[in-house]
Amino acid sequence: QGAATSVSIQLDKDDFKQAVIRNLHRTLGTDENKANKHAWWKATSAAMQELVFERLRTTQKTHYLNDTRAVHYFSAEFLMGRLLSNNMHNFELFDTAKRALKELGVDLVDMLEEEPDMALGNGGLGRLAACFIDSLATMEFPAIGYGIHYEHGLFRQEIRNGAQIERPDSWRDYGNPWEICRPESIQQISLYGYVETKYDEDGKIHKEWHPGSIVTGVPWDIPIVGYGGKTVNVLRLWQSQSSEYFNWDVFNAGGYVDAQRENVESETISKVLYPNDETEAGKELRLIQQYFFSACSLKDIIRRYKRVHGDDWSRFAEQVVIQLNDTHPAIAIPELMRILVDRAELSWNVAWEICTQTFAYTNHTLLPEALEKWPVRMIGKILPRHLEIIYEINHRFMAEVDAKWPGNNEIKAKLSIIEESNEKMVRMGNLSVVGSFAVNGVAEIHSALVKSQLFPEFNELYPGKLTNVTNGITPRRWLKACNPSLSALITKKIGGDWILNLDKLDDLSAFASNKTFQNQFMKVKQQNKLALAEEIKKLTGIIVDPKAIFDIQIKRLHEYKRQHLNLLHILALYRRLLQDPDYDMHPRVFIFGAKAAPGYALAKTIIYAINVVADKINNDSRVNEKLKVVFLPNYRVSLAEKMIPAADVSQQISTAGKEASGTGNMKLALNGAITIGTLDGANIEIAEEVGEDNIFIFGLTVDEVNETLSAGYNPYDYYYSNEELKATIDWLDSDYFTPGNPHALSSLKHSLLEGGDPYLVLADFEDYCKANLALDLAYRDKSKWAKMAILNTAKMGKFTSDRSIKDYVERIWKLDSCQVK
Ligand code: 26Y
Repeated sequence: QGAATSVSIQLDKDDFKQAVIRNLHRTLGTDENKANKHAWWKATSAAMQELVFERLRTTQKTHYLNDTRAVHYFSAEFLMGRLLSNNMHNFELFDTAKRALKELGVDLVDMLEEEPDMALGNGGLGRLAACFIDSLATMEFPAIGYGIHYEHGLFRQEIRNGAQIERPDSWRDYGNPWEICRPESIQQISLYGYVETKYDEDGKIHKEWHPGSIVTGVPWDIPIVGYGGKTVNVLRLWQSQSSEYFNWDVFNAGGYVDAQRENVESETISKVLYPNDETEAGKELRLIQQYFFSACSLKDIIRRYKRVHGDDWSRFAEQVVIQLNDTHPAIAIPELMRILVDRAELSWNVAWEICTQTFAYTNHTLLPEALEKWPVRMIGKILPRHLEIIYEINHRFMAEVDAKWPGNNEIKAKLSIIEESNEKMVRMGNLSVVGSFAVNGVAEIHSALVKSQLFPEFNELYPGKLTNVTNGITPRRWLKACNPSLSALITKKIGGDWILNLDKLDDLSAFASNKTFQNQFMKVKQQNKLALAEEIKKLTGIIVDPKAIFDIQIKRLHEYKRQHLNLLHILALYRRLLQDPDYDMHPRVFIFGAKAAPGYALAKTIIYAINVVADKINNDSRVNEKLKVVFLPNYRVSLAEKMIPAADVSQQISTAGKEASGTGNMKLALNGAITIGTLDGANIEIAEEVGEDNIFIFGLTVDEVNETLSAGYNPYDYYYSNEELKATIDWLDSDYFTPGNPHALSSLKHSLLEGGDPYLVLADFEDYCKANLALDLAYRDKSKWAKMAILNTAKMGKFTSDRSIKDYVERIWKLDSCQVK
């Protein structure tokens, strides 16, 4: 495939200096003497942006002239993080910039901290989209990301008295240097209203949607620089604005105040990212968000297509493939049908053929509470014509089902896009499977479960449609940029090809037992731990020993991810140390980062529990030499970049069958952390790659989880038979950790016992403790541990997002790369 091989930008230190100064003067209207850190950051970003724009222009011209087929990645979330350092790395200008700024008296690494994270996503799904567009640009594939220009990204987390507080995130408060507004490409979209049925002279039926309101979508483009700086693709994010055609009737009737209020409402659409992941709340505004960005994006695609092909729709699916990142943009399916049937006046069958050749859908979850369903009533109110179309799609689909399973109403009820519950619902997953030509899960086990558990009948009906593409991460951000010392060491040892060909890392395997290399590798780890220790002190005041094991669990807070299993084990260690001051363990620091959805009470209780336990342990001089617990507030991409290079241990302990893939597991292993984990998601493939000697696997398998549950799982059996487990759980319900407030953590105990322990924390506790013991022993053998760590890095080649993108390109998107001169 067309991976970039050399840099396109030649710029030396003095050129760079001049560019920064020029922008300081001419873009910011300030100078070297007055500029503060923020001004330097802006001027440097502007200097980079000059280069970025030049390549963006060339890329767009090349794609236009070649009339290339392109992938359009529709995602409600793009978790981009910071862009300046990334763009410097991808142009291979980081070192040049560092030296240039140093001569100007500015420390680059320090200055980079000025940039707010672009946090337009919740977690894995949003970060995956960001890694994918990096790989697409790097491998020079014509691609565009489409999403929402949220004014406020994921909330900023503060911890007060141990509890999570949500504060608004304002990433563009003082202007964002990376986005370009494109008023020439604004779109109007419709909402509400009613559908009129008309008949022409031949008695042919025609549907006309009379919308109740119109909203304007303003596109903002974020350039996406591929590694090597040749291709610069675009992430196009839509901001909602009130339309001037908005509600004239109300306005003219003298309803000035009402019209004004409606204006505010249309601007609300892109105001804020919903902070829930994995629990669908069925909020009207979210549905409007989904339609808003899907419809704007489709119009944008069609405008571009028509510029070349006019009204000839026959080549649409040849030119356009749309990847739906989960079902969030699935409303695009009936929207395209509406455009083709009502507007372009194609026959239903021709339109449906185009549609089902255009869309592909990625599923990211099996959790029932995360599968999107919208009340029929709500869709009927907001998108009346789309509801009719969905019913028509379903009607024809039900006929197909009946042909395959004649008279089988049970299967029909299960596969129907409409759920005939008390309140009728539209199942977006079913709609997506029916309306797409390919459906993929995100890790081998997950895709197998999509086929066998979630959509088994669909798999029978459409053989070959359901498939797997294992997730990946970009090694540019997640090794080269975030861990410069390790990158330099690797490059010195095996050359720099790994950046574009991550399988090359396997060349390190030959040195895994080499004492000199082990020392070099672990010295880098030690330095990174020192740096994180300083950061921990700065952020929390807690002092940790960089010689201790740095044990890290970073991910959204969810019961299925089982941060509370980790916590119970910490309590067990604490108890052992209190009972036996000589209890033999290597000093260990448990470090957490996690945001809880604001409405997820138990998740917030778990955060609180971690913090109060941390407070107690960290201030208990009896144990404090051996055990520390740190909760780092406001976990986000830029904090991950500081934590991951310093990890010795990676906690990946979800209940088997629940974590679709995980991607943090890949980032940590790539940076030489050893995984302690269950046979779930991509852990299984990581274990296959690194081998069982280089990972700590524990716990029930997917099959055993199912057997345990169907045999009538009773957490009390474990509670009463494991003295240590009982003691730690009871401890949580005392007032030991919450003096004066004995029941502050009762809900946690309650969910694990009376609540039935739905994620089998108690069932896995004992084996988890054993695995932790094995890990502790392994760490004491320095050479053994170093070998394991090196092999983890060496065996991560499979998990580059370049490989994921190659899989999508070859098996689903069928794209050609396009070299940009
Ligand atoms: C519908 C709404 C409530 C919703 C919003 C966000 C539902 C889900 C999400 C986000 C889900 C998510 O991030 N899923 C994660 O996707 C990763 C990338 O595929 C996986 O690695 C990870 O296992 C999965 O939990």
